[in-house]
Amino acid sequence: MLNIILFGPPGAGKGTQSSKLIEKYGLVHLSTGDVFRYNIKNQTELGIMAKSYIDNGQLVPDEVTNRMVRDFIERNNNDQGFIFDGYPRTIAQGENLEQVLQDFNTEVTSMIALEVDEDELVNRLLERGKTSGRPDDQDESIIRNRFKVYNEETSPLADFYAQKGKFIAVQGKGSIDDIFNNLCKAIDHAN
Ligand code: B4P
Repeated sequence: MLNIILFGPPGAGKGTQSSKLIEKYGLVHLSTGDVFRYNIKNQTELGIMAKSYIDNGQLVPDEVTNRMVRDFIERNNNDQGFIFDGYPRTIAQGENLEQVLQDFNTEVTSMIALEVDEDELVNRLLERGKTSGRPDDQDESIIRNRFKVYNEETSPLADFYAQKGKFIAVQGKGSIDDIFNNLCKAIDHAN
């Protein structure tokens, strides 16, 4: 079983690369951002609550996100494994994922980080904001706030997995196909 965490700041290309990776490796894709956006679109209780955080570039509270992830893994348990895209984003989420996977007799294979500089990321997100309809991609101050949250709350997870010998960094700037090939090499090497 292959359980890959695709890691990196907002706009690093996690969603873009995940869709290619699930096809190649037959993995189940969990994008917590996509699950929240689906719930926002359908105006569920979860969506209404999550929207107030997401629109301001804040993280949805751990307790809510962790419960949602456990439920997703329970419903999508499979023999191939998962790609976690945008999860975990805090140490508490990392600890939750360890526990949930242990409950299913499996574990994280690797955390692979896409490394891209901040100016390139801001440009990508503003560009996406022109067509995506995502309010969190349309305002540079909200985008900058997402980086601040990333640097303070999410980036410590790199050490969390490095200490377990499971952290791999991959250059996230360049063509989508070149980055994909480098990700595949990292995954094949780790597996
Ligand atoms: P996410 O949906 O995870 O969104 P993201 O970090 O903005 O984007 P991603 O890295 O997937 O970028 P993409 O491939 O699309 O999160 C949204 C929000 O949901 C969070 O801010 C938070 O509020 C909430 N949330 C999600 N998970 C949570 C959690 N675990 N806990 C709490 N809250 C949570 O790429 C971006 C753009 O770049 C695209 O337009 C793409 O076309 C372009 N691009 C990609 N690769 C490129 C390349 N190589 N070159 C040029 N452009 C490229």
